[in-house]
Amino acid sequence: MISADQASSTSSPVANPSATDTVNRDFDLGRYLQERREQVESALHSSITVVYPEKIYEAMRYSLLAGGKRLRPILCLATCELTGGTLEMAMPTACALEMIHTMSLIHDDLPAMDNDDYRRGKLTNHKVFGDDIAILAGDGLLAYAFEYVAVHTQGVAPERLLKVVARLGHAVAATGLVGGQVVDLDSEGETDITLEKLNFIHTHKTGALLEASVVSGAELSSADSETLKQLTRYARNIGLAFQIIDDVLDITATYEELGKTAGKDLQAQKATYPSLWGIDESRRQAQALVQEAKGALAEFGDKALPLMAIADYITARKS
Ligand code: GRG
Repeated sequence: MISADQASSTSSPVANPSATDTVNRDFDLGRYLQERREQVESALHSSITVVYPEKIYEAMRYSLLAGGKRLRPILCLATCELTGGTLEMAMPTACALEMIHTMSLIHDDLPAMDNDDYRRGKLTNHKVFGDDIAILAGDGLLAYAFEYVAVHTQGVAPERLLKVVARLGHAVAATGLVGGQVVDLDSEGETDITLEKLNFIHTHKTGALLEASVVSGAELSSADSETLKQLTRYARNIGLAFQIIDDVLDITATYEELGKTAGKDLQAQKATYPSLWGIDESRRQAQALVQEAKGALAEFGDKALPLMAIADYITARKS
């Protein structure tokens, strides 16, 4: 594979393990994630009020507040802080990222897409509210995400905010999630899928929003172009590692761990990284990408401890 910078490459791994493994020793990631999750949960809870027509607001809140790791908002908050910004500056974008992610899960679970009954340990949106309302709940969350960033962001120069809004749009559009999903749907049942195509699917379907999460946080503050470049490198590597582990967990984890039906990829005859490489090699490739990601943070020193630890968490996670 696989350098995330050249995810279309089909050659051998190029990830470059660096001397950053030891940096995480004194950082309490569990506590950090718990604290940030609570802040994000609280902001998300107050982001949507139920008014008439109640049904749609309830459907939007049902999925948005159903839990989940909140990885995308946490990444955005972490890079904003890393680059000299504040949590307050980044929280509306962090919430918008979670709204976009949640809408993509709602649509992904629909019968016309992956047809899933469970998500985040609960019945999927369409199982509770029906396909029609689930589609509209996704649409509602997507549109509201952009309104939310534009209306609620404070203390950020307008030209920076505009860049962030454009970045979010790019990550969602045919250039990102939508494009990845189209190729994914087209590839179902394709037994001889190339690594290049698999990488296309996942750098778009999964990687684009993770990259936007990392880079938008830095864009909101005063990050210079070199900093954005290194953070983009970090993001692309963790994005691909995240998906490889997602594929592995679909095989190795249980419903209780995942909060959704396990083994779906095999059932849908989807080509995955483990189907190309096997489970052990997939884990090894993900680990190499994480090392490469951590290497991109070298210049930030201890300030990057949260991002370093999050990179490790991506391969260590059980859900
Ligand atoms: C974006 C307009 C628009 C439409 C959606 C359905 C679709 C197009 C794209 C699919 C995107 C998708 C569901 C990608 C999978 C990404 C992924 C690995 C999700 C799991 O993320 P986690 O593990 O989930 O972070 P939690 O529940 O923890 O948030």
